[in-house]
Amino acid sequence: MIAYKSAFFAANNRELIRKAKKRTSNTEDSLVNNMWAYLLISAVSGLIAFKLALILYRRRKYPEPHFDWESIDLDEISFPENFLWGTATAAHQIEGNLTNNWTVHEENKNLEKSGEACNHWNLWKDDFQMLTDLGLTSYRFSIEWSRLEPEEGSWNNEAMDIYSQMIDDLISRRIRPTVTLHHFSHPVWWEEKGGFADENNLDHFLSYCERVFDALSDRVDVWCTINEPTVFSTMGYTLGQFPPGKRSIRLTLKVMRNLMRGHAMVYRSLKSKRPEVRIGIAKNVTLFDPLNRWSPIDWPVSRLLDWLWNGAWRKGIITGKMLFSKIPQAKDSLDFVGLNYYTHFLTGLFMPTSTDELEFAKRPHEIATEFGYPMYAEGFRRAIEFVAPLNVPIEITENGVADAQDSLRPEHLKRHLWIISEAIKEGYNITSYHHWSLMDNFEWAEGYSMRFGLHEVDFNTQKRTLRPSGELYRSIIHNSKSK
Ligand code: IFM
Repeated sequence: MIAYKSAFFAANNRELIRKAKKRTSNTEDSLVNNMWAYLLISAVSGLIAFKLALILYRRRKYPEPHFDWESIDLDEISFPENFLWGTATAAHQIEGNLTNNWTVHEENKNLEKSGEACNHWNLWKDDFQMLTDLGLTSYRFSIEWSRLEPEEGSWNNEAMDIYSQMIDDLISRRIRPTVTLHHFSHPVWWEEKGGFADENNLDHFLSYCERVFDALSDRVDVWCTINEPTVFSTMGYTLGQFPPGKRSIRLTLKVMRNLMRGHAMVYRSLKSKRPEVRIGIAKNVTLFDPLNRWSPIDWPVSRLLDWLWNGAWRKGIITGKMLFSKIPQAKDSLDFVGLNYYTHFLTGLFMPTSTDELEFAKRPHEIATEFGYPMYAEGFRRAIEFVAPLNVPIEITENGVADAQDSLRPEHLKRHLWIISEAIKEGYNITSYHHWSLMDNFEWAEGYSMRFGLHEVDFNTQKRTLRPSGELYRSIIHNSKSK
């Protein structure tokens, strides 16, 4: 009996201990589970708090101002006496009958052909009269490398002579020639060697630039090495809409670095020949703003694009380091910065990978231009502020709008000139304004559909007609000169 009882108690004890152990282990499990839940909740709330703080920080650091334009008197503008008034063009867009990387691309991609363009090569004297009629004091245009060196090493002196005559003619009109050495187009043979995608090709580019410089720099004081390096690299190597129509991020970055190297090489060489000339670059500063200013996705996208498009380039000039490469000769390689400003892009999760997919978002109150992107004159001031740390004078080398009916251009012109006038009043060293463009011309992948001209061009007859915005620009120049 006693043995039976003690066996019973022992069994009972074991059961109690087992239950107690189970209870302890359940409590431990739930403690561990609670701890994980706690950690998870803390991590998630920490992340949310961090993201929110980052958004708040970015909203403050990168404001996107919008003005009430109705309340601004756009006639309240003034410019310094020596401010230069200009227009800008590019060889491939106006000269006509060229054979270069672009004509090959037009053919390959079955695009509208540039063909005769504005036949400017034959009509340049009449076109220069239009500059005089507008009262301009500067004219920015580009030299077509493929005309001068159609085959590797064989030079066309007659073509150089025409450019030389153009320079003389401008000077006789008291218009400053502002020469761009590379504006998107170059010879086919150079493209076939890889163009800017191969660093070894930069020597060819340098010899072309030196040759032009040797022929014209006794009369040309202001030079732009390259037009819109970032547009050239992204349109040609990421979106594939410009020649050579490639789509590779690796190549895009390579081309961006080589454009910087090419610019720096040319800058150093030309400056060593004539230290007194002023050499710059025409940089398109496009702003990238998040579509939704509270979105944790739209913000990093916009910051990344801004860095690739603008920041990396400016860092290259300031420090001689660009996109993980050292380009020491690029450091301080500007006597002025040419600023091309058109718009801001609103960026979101959906990023187009080709221009066919490009749907330009705009704020509800913003006016869409014919190109689709919004008119955002407020951004012009931001673009000026962006280039100011380069600490060199700012020349506005391009600004304008596609507008066949000329219904938007007058307002566009007035708003952008008002921005410049205000910036100058506040101390920014802006020395010129070049409107894009003197006349309608070949708008690259868009063909002749986008009309940027102060003069309308009838491409059947080559007749040029001054648009009302051209008259407005003329009277603004006139008033500014007579103040
Ligand atoms: O036509 C172009 C020009 O060649 C480079 N900057 C922008 C202009 C308008 O799109």
